[in-house]
Amino acid sequence: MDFQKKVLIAGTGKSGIHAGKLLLEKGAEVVFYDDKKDLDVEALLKKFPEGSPVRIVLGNLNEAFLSGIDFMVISPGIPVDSAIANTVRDAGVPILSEIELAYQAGAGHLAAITGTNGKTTTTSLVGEIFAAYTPNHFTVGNIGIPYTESALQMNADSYTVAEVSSFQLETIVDFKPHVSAILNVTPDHLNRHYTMENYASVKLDICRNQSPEDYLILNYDDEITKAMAEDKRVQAKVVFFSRLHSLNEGICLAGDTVVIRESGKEIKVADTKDFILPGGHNVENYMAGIAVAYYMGIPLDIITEVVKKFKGVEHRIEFVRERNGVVYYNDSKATNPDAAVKGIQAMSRKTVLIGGGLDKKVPFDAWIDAFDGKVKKLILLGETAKEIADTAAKHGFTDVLFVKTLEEAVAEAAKIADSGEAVLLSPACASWDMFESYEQRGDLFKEYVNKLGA
Ligand code: UMA
Repeated sequence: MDFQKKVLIAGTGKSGIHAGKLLLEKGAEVVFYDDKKDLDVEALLKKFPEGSPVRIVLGNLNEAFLSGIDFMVISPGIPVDSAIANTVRDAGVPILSEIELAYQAGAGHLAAITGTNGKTTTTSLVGEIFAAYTPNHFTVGNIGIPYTESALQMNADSYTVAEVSSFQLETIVDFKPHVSAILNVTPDHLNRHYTMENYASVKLDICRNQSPEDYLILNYDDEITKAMAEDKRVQAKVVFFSRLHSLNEGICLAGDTVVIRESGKEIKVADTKDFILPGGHNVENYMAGIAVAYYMGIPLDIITEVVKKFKGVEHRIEFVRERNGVVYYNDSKATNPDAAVKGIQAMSRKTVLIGGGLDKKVPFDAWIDAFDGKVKKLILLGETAKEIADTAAKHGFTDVLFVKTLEEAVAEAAKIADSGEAVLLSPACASWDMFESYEQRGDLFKEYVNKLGA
């Protein structure tokens, strides 16, 4: 790819900034665009070496700015049908996703993982396996480290695992992982993709450029991902993993042991009793991670060793503290109902549950059904508070308390929970109505919980 171009970058978050740094290093001229009119232009410019060919346009991009632009790199948070994307497309300017730019600039062995839930955990596991195999490894993408931040450090021997979201996949062109995985597809981001069909189809695009020597890892227990194996776009070798079924070919359980079955052979990988992370959903994440690492060619003894040590990720059913016999968990990463189902299912005590957030137009019924008599009080905040309460009432659950802030939610939860019970922040919603990110929401939750006193 010829990088010495004039490039428009939409979005000045971490993806945009690192895409800009990469492009400048490659000799491009960069124009940034962001919808937010009140951004601090000076502070943004300071992120780049003095004298860099960078311009910043805020709020309104008219067609005059597009003159001479060769292509646009779009940040994942900007919808492909937004005003900026439409204007650029109408002007005939190609649009690339930030991961496409990174793929073009990067090198080496690439694995990519998507799915509605479990992708951060699975990506972290694969990242730790790669780290145990070679110092030349990178863990990038939706996990919070833009792929463009690391791409120029990669070489032919690098091992990279990328967590990729549906937002990032919408504008790929040649992106081609050697091993890709789709963990599951459940309702999420329907405010952006509108239908489940669209959402699933974008996820399947992860394998769009793969060829028969590549691998696509799919969850056999999820009807949507199971059916993907039959899709015409799939050229890679499909490998299923299953927690619930015994497979002749693929990754499954033989008793408590995770095994890989291929061409009549059975390879034992690890015992589920050695897994540190709890819950059936995590067994699936372990299986998917094992499959990705195995088909990337990592030796089995390294995989087994890392799998036994893997402790999981922050903000995912993360233990915060115990206070007066009450345990507090931060599951801020549960940004959709299915993830929150896993959160409440992992609780073995009566639980004061804190939820609500940005409205992604997804139904909450399955989450309420998963309460299973365990929820003592549901504390709600954010844009979706009323809708969740209405859904809960429909399912006969009315122990609801509305609050305005997360701090108030923690204070109320501490009053309501008795010794032997749990407090769980598991919002079932994205954070952007009140917070910058789920990480900020989780960090604040932990701060308020730790401030509660002895
Ligand atoms: N912006 C616009 N117009 C819009 C939307 C945003 O101009 O319509 C601007 C904002 O004003 C802001 C910038 O774009 O200045 C933000 O860009 P961004 O939303 O793409 O955020 P980044 O900071 O670049 O972070 C992104 C991912 N964010 C989203 O997909 C929303 C991060 O995933 C990812 O970690 C990061 O790139 C590095 O790859 C977060 C996420 O929530 C964790 N992802 C979703 C999820 O997991 O469910 C998909």
